[in-house]
Amino acid sequence: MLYLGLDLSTQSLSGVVIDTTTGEILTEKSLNYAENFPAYKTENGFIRGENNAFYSYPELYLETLDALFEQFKDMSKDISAISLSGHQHASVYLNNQFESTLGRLDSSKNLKEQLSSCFSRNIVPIWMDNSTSDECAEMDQALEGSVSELSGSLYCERFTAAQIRKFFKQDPDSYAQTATIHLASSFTASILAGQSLAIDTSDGAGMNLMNLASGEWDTPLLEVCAPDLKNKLPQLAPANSIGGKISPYFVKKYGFSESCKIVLASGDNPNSLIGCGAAEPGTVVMSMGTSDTFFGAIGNKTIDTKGVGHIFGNPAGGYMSLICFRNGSLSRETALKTTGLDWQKAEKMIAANTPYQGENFLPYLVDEMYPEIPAQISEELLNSFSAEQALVGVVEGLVLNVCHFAHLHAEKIDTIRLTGGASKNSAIAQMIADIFQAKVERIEIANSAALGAAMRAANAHGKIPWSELNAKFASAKSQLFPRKENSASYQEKLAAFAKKIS
Ligand code: ADP
Ligand code: XUL
Repeated sequence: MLYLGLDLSTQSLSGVVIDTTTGEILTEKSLNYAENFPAYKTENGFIRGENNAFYSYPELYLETLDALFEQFKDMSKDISAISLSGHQHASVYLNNQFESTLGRLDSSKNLKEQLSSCFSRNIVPIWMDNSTSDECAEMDQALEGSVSELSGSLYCERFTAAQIRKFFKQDPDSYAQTATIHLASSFTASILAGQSLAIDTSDGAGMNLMNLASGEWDTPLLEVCAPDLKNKLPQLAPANSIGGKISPYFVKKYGFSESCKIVLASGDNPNSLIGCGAAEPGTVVMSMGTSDTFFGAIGNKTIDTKGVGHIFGNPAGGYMSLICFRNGSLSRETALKTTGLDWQKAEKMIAANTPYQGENFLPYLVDEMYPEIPAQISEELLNSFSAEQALVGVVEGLVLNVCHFAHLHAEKIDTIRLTGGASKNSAIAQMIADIFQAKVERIEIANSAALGAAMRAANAHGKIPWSELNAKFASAKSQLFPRKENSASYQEKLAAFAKKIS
């Protein structure tokens, strides 16, 4: 049986097809928004707006979806089910034409031309947005600080509630014309199903609107956010629900079978938890995509997040805890740019220079979110450093940063599953093993979010148990062991780092 997992990420849309009979990952395809759709003028897939606003375009996602599906035509008829991953927190605003238009999509036209009149807002605010501090403060005051207990996270600028409130305040007329607010993940799954689907409770936990314990919309959280919100939100449902059959649009246009099912979408971090084979407590994951995240399954416990982390749903049941950093791959890329190297050469430079002999600086090129730490360095400053200091200083500093905060959550970390674009870099992977003094494992592909979505489709549709899916697709393909000789040096660096940010 073949299953397709899609990953609508910050920078690209990717798809992975798995064969559950042979245990093979058959194909992995990806389209980068900025490279393939330059007309949108995005920088790495997003637009930097005023006052720390960051957004993308729903129409860009629709165009990419059509273009990527062209590439799956040779195997589409054999795909039994599809599921999706989306960058978390991002919201899509739709008017009352959305549902009816979805129900009568014409396969001789494309998605963008048919759906562009269905948006009540032409942008999608994304997780990098840091423009909603006022809205967070207002809602927090109204709820007298109980948001974390109810929703699993303190109010966060990038979370959906703050973004919805900002939209309502800035443009009440367009808010009033909004019939449905989807997450990026549930929006894309709805397109595939030809009907508005539910938001899954794993990704729904990243909105500051869902009651974490009940998995239902929480009335006080909705009331302090914006008027009439309950009527604009889709239902909530567990991630392993089948949303429906694929829309006839995709059957006619790309050759999918009429019986192909759409399994509810979820967020990229919950999907990566599955794709990394980490659905059971015990294995932790470090993801180095556009954001750096560190997460793990926590069973049915909810933990005190100390204002640093979040609790989301685990698509396999129970919960996961997560910490997220804005300084991730884009900060590493800025440092790389100052050296004039490509990642291949940079990998050698990093390997030859770790542990870095010079003093570490705080590696934040953009304002960090939680805890809030303003940017400490700039591209200009890095240009005045040696190539080694700029590149290794930033790369090493960012791993020290994740390690410092990860230990506030988990006392003992023995094994880390590493994923995301930068996990391909073996010098960085070895540095992580050395800094954490833990074994670092990588699975077959770096896109664990798309793989996790494909595995979820197989679990929900084919009733294939997680243990079998893990053994077939998410076992460790490489292991890196901590080098004892670097332990003392990194202990000192971690202590110095803790002092610097305190
Ligand atoms: P997202 O899913 O958030 O869109 P990805 O997980 O696809 O992001 O990761 C993309 C990032 O991976 C790019 O920004 C790039 O800098 C980084 N990357 C790719 N290859 C390497 C490498 N060899 N070393 C370090 N970083 C890399
Ligand atoms: C998690 C977060 C990011 C996005 C994009 O809270 O904001 O990891 O999901 O990857």
